[in-house]
Amino acid sequence: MLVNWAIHDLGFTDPNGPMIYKGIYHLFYQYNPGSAVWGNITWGHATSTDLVNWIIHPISLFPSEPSYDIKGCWSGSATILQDGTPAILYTGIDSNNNQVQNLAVPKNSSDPYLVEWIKSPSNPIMEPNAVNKINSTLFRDPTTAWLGHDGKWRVIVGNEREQTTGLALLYTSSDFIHWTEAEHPLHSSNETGMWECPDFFRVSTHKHVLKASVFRSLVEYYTVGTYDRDTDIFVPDAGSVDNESGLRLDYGKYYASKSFFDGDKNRRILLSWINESTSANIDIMKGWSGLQAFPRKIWLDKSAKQLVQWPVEEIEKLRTNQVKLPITTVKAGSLVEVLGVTGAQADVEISFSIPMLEKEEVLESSWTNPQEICSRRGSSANGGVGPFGLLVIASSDIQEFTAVFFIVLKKNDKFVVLMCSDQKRSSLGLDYDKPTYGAVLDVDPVKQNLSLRTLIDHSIVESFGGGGKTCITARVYPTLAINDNAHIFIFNNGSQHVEISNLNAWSLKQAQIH
Ligand code: DQQ
Repeated sequence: MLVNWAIHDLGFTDPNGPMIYKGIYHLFYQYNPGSAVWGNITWGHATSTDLVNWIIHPISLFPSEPSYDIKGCWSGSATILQDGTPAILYTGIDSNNNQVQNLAVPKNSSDPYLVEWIKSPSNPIMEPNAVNKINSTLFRDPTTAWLGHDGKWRVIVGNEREQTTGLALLYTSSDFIHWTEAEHPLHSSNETGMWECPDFFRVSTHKHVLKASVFRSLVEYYTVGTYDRDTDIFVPDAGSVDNESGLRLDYGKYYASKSFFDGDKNRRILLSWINESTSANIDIMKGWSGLQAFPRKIWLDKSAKQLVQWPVEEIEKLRTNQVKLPITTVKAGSLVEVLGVTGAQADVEISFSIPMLEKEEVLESSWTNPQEICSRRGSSANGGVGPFGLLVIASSDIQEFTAVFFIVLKKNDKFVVLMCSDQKRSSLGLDYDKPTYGAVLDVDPVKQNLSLRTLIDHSIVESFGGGGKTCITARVYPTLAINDNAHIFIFNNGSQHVEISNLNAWSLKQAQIH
């Protein structure tokens, strides 16, 4: 347990009910207290004053009631009510395996740690029945609620209809206890199937974001659009794709994310589960599974077309032993080690400029999937402009490494920048999934430098390209590049030189988890 947190002896998945209350950050999470695999789901609970160091509290919600949650307390969200007190809406699994929505409130709202929670005697407060014909196995994960102009609360719940349609079912209530299903969902997409853990929030005066975690692919996507408060309908903007090939919060391992508004610092914060790339047997052997990603600040890009994310500033408290590099040319085919930081736990910010774009390759029209291009090309293949970037969690002999890099290609007189995270060589171990991830980075390499920030935490590599326009998280299992044997290199396998215009790297200290 180092900077990101895993708690030993448990199966640890979705973040639930994040909020700030009386100056304390709260994070609940899907938690199996009995085993390192999913099951027997309760709500674990942790608090923090800085989103970096955490105190673990007793379990907040555990299965107890046959009529609404005896088979599991699944995901949900927190809402701060008009009187300033918080309430939790969560999915319960009843004794017949139906998914229903429940309410819980703090036993003592003057306790800033909110250690004890009471389930409402009115539970379940939303349930599938013969009238609404909601499929009782596909009805879960209520969001944070919001107030409409009419003074009524609104909340959305994930659902699927006819196998291919994902929906955000809308419910309204005057008292937070009695909820009525609206005549139409807030939004639906007929090409995704079940939406888990939806998230819906305002990002500017006129724009909202709707995020869905798509169960069939374990991929999250979001659309930017307009929410009509009178009709309660969300309409994605033209060009904001409404399925998994649309925009993603993260193009790597990142699922069941959830955001909350931090009124104390006037920012929206995003939390997410990083799942394992191993089998259940391995998770049981190692005794834990699942991690929370670094909390990220999230906001709308000035283009108003996509979100931007950046690790919360508090993470910088963990920085130590700063290393800087003067402007340096990384010649074609070269490899430069970043010395002086702990390669297993580090924060690296690097920015590349390309003195003259002349050797770029043409993006063939058949190449439409960035992830496939990154995978096919990899970091070792000699290219034109790129691949160049970082090799992290690398063994000294470069037998093991995770490559985070850019490739610049040309399409119809325009440059396309791909950001890739390639795990193919991340481990000599045979039992791990070693995927390659990739996405387009919306930066013009003629006008702007290509910047990359990578947070390294032993087995997690979280990368932010272009100041956080494209984010990729990877989970790796090195066998050689462990602790002091983990190194960081800068590489350029393109045929054109690139320049490092800026490099700052730090070792990261341990976060405190009590
Ligand atoms: N995990 C929860 C569900 C949710 C899923 C169960 C997403 O509520 O849909 O542990 O990972």
